[in-house]
Amino acid sequence: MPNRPVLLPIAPGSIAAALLLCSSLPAQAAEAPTGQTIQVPGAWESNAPAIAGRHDGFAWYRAWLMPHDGFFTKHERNLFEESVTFNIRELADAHELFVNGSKVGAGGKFPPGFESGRAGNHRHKIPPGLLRKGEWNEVSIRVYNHSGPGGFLGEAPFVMDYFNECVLEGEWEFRPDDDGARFLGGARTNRPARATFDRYHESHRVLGEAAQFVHGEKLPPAESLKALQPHREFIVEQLLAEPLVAQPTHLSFDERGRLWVAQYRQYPYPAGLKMLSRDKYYRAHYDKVPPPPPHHDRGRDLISIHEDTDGDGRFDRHKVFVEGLNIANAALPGRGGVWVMHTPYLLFYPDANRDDVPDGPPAVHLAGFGLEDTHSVANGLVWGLDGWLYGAQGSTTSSRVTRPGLDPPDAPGVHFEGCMVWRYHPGTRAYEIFAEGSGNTFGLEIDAEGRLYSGHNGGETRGWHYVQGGYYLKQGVDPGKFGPSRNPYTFGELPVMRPTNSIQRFSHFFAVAEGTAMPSGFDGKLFALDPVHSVVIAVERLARGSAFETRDIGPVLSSADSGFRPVFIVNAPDGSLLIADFYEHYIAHGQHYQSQIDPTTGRIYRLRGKDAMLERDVNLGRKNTAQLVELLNHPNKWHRHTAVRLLGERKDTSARRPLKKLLADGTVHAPLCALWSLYQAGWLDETTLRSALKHTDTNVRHWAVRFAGDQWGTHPGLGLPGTPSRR
Ligand SMILES: [Ca+2]
Ligand SMILES: [Ca+2]
Ligand SMILES: [Ca+2]
Repeated sequence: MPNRPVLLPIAPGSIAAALLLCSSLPAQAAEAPTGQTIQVPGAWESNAPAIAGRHDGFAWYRAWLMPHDGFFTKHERNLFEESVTFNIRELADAHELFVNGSKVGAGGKFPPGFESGRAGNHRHKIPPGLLRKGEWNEVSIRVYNHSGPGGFLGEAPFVMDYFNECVLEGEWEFRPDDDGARFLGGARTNRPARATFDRYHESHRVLGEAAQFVHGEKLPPAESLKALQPHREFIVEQLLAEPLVAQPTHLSFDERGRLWVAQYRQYPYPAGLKMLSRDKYYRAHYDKVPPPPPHHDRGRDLISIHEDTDGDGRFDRHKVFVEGLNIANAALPGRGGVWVMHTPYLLFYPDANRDDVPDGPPAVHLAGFGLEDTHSVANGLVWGLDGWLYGAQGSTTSSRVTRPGLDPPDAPGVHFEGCMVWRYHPGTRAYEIFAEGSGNTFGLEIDAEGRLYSGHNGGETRGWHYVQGGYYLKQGVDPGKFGPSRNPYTFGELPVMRPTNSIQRFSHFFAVAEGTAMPSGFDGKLFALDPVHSVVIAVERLARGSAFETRDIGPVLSSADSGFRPVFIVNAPDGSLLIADFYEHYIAHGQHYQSQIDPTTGRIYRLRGKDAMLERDVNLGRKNTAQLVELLNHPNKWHRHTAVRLLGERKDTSARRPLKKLLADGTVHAPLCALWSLYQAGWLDETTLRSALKHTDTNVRHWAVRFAGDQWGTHPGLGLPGTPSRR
């Protein structure tokens, strides 16, 4: 190792040092000749006046860092090695950072062309391979002070990986000159005499968006498309990409068949908020509850609309419905406007005249969703077949949900900590928790029978199938993270969908493919998204009692470009599946919080059968009531479920009789869709419900039970022998 630095701690001027220097080492390996030190943080004028005096211009700092062993932990795609960053704030005025003699980052610019880098968070990634395990690694900082106090004016710099941090607060070596060659050597095996740092704790330093995004490698959209490999029975098309679309986290469709995209470009740091504290799970507390739009802190999130006006299957008209949003990750049209999950609020943007311009500021329907961790905030808006709006909440947030304008100002709200599924009725304004627990749920899927599902952020399952009132994974995993169950009398938890094969971590989300443009043999299969491995996997559902097991069929879409990060999938009006690709080199939230992210990229793909025809009659907004009733047996799930929603919204009484007839003697999907429509329209009377409870279709009976409970409440004598029925 010819360029290895000094092997022994040496005193300046010692014979040993002289010998070492003469024999094999470059001059820069020497100690600072004056042996000067300075306290960090602190302005150098006041901190070390004897050394620095009233000094503007260049100076150098140096310290010695023993890396945490965790910095070298091998993991898939180097999750932990790729997470090591050196953090500098309020260093006056411009700086360059060197680790073991290699420049790893800069803040501001040195003269000529001086620019201050004092403001902002400078988070410099230390590339894997640069740090030396078990050695004292040299950290050197060249600083230019333009005027006024110089040096670290705020806090000491710190180094962190995913979980651990070391704050380099204390004595550093210091040179009030620009003779940096003397501060650029390399790691040492023996502990230097001073300026050494080796104490780590679980990371909790407050963070914020860095002045520099580190996006890693990336391909332009066309190149990335070429790297996609669909299964032989499928074709994949790129429908949208940056700059029109970036960071798509949620796709939905209005009744005209147009695509709505929530673009989560502000993630992970909310705009306008100052982090006061956080824990190792990246659960943060901020300095205030952000106000809702329109008087909000403007962020980069936006909601866009994409339309195919000429029916060629390609979006050709693009609009931005609303922009400047701040932590908005889902948008769902319906009931005369658009519902937007904008943590901490569920917003409704009215657009009664359907001109794609909000008729006014949004109504705040719900408030109090937690903002602790933006990778697990409330998300996944979807219309249930009962007419309720369903959403999820992830693992590392809590919520205390109230209904502004309805609940008293001091109402305690509905409190919950961790993963769950909630629902909200836009008409009655009822809010409730539908199912408790799961695994950082991000996205909700509803199948042809109205069952509710999500993915999971762990391995060995494709995800969750939720039943009303179900308790799922929560307690017992890590009480410090999830907290106990709310109900001490539970008989345990309902299981995940058990797999019949091993499953690697993880299936972020899936859709049940029930469109007309799927190849035969794939109808009803789960299409699971694994963003870590850049693959979409087809999965068979196996009915097991009242639950499901799964068996993987295999990949249907994979990519040689690891930037392909599928995060959302949905059945489209044309019968295909649309897939939202976050497009990131790094896909772990810990890295995103370190600003290793590219908020300017994202793509949307269409996956369909190679020989499939796309459905073109997708504007249900033009259908009359009789036509909507006919659609209840359409082979495309989107048509059926959208028709149910529209019948429920319109409440055109001419539909009542045909719906009751379909419930009684319809075939295939029609009885169930008729039951849903009747319930949503408010026409499910007791006589109709009683007959539905005896229907030959299991799913009709199941939903009749649910509706009976939702409409009339749980029977006081339910399950008790000899208790007479209530009329
Ligand atoms: Ca078109
Ligand atoms: Ca409007
Ligand atoms: Ca991206």
